[in-house]
Amino acid sequence: MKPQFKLSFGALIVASTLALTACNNTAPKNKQVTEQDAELFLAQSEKTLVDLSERSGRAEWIYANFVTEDTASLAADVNREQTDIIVKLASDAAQFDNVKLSDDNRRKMNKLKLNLTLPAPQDPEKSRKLAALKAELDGLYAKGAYCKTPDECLSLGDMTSKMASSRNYEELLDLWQGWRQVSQPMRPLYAQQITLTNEGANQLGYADTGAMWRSKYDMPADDFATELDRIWGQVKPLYNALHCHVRAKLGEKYGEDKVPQNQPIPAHLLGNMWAQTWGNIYDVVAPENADPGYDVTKLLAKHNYDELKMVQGAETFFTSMGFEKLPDTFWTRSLFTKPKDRDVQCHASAWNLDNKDDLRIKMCIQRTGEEFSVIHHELGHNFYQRAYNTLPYYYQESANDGFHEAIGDTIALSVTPGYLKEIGLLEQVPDESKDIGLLMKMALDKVAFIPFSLLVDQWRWQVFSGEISPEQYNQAWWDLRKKYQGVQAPIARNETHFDPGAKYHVPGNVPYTRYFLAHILQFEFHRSLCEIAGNKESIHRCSVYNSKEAGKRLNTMLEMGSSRPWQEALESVTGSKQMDATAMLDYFAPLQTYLDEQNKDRQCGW
Ligand code: X8Z
Ligand code: ZN
Repeated sequence: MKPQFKLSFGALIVASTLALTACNNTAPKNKQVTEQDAELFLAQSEKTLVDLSERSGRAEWIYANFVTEDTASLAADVNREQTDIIVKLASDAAQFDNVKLSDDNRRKMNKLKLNLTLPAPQDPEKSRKLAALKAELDGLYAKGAYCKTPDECLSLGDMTSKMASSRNYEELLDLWQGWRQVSQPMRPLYAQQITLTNEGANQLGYADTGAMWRSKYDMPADDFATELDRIWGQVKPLYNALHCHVRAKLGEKYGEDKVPQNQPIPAHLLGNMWAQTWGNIYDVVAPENADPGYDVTKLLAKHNYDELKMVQGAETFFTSMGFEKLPDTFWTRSLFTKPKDRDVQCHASAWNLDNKDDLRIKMCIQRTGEEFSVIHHELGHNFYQRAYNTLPYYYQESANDGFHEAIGDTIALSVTPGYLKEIGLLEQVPDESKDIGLLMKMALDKVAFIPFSLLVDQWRWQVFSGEISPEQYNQAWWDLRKKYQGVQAPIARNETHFDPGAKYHVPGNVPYTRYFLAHILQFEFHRSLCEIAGNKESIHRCSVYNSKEAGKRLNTMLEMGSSRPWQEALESVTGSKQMDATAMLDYFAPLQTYLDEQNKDRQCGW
């Protein structure tokens, strides 16, 4: 999702809008400001923001779809202007800090103050520099390729496929280090970006940009950080058991000299460029006698699913639950395949260009089961965006950012063997004796991801606060990779490298805690929606396909946008105001038993 692209404007309007904003929105000196002034300020600001958001979205869309020096420059211009206005509005909002406001007005005021993910200093030169750095970092990632010779280049997509299927230690190592050459030049740019944005956050009253990010969760920022630790504590025993088993199997496959059984796992052997999801090495760890005997990638190929058909298939799931079909423009304006003749930002994203129904996705789809899930993920964003499109602009967001990331994944949890049979992809549903295999595959993706999704922002928060200095960027990254995930770099790294930058969200400045939350939330949503749908099977066999009741309850939450604290949105589906990993643990309970049995004579940990 691209929430940061929602608010923007075009170059010509800027000067007058800024002037208008400054004159109209600031109460006259010596006059006591009132709630009425605040309402006027909110209404005028909203108008400005709505006007501007469409143009910003278009500039960003064009940049991401045609990555060149010129589109970078245009996107940076729009971005700077957009940021400057929001910074001005956010700082003007402070005049109402001590005015008694209705809960609704106070909430809108806070949304305005916290809107930016990359606040800029109130100095035109610095703000211009920050916008240029952002566009340059985005561009370095989008154009990234690993070229062994000038005519032999691999894109990230090429490397992703090879990492998923290769079981050759040396080949994997080559790909792993090759992609990390792309991020080395980002390092000095990233350090400059941090300094500048911290100055911006500071001027808005936050200790640093990380503190600002943590303030977006309807609870004190420190409590939020504690809450994350609590939830991670719930999942850790399951993760440790999975880690132990996977390391043992990798040891059998590659030899214990290459995968020492008392050390973190080498990061290139887990089937994914960042070792963030491990489902692609299912074949290495598959439980004996419990293999479900099918593979979604192969089923898609067998039934001639091309990229378009994959997206249509995902849309059908949503419509089966009662959601309206996507608009025709979605199909004509989206990008589904990687163009051959130009650079595009291939990292998947979902967009709403007009804050109504100009919905689109942009994705270089590969014909795999993994990408089929990502399509559901992206459509979840689009259905959410459309559900809240009648709310005041301030509330046209998810309950918190984790909710946005959770919706499509929740639906994808319903892509069960039973569902695949129902839509004609699978002939026969494997019997229950194969469930451990299915759960293993799911855990390799969902459980393995949890510590990764936590550590990315643990690193960034410390970078923002200065606890990690630019001289320690890479070492600190690997310390956290070891601490949380129990993985290690397969070859020596040093401070000329910038391995965090090899992950899209770091140069892209997209907060990552949202995915941690989403992975906890999706199991909670799945459990509740299955109950609402009247499911009688085990939770991992439940699909809410065709359930209008589940769709209705889900839609009620989506329609709330961010108008109420996320705790209330959560309660509206699950009945509880607290996030909790129990739903995930219950889902994987049979697997935990299996893993404990497998691990009983093993020395776990790292
Ligand atoms: O970035 C994404 C989505 C777009 S919001 C494709 N995801 C994270 C990632 O790829 O690292 C989805 C799960 C985690
Ligand atoms: Zn997403």
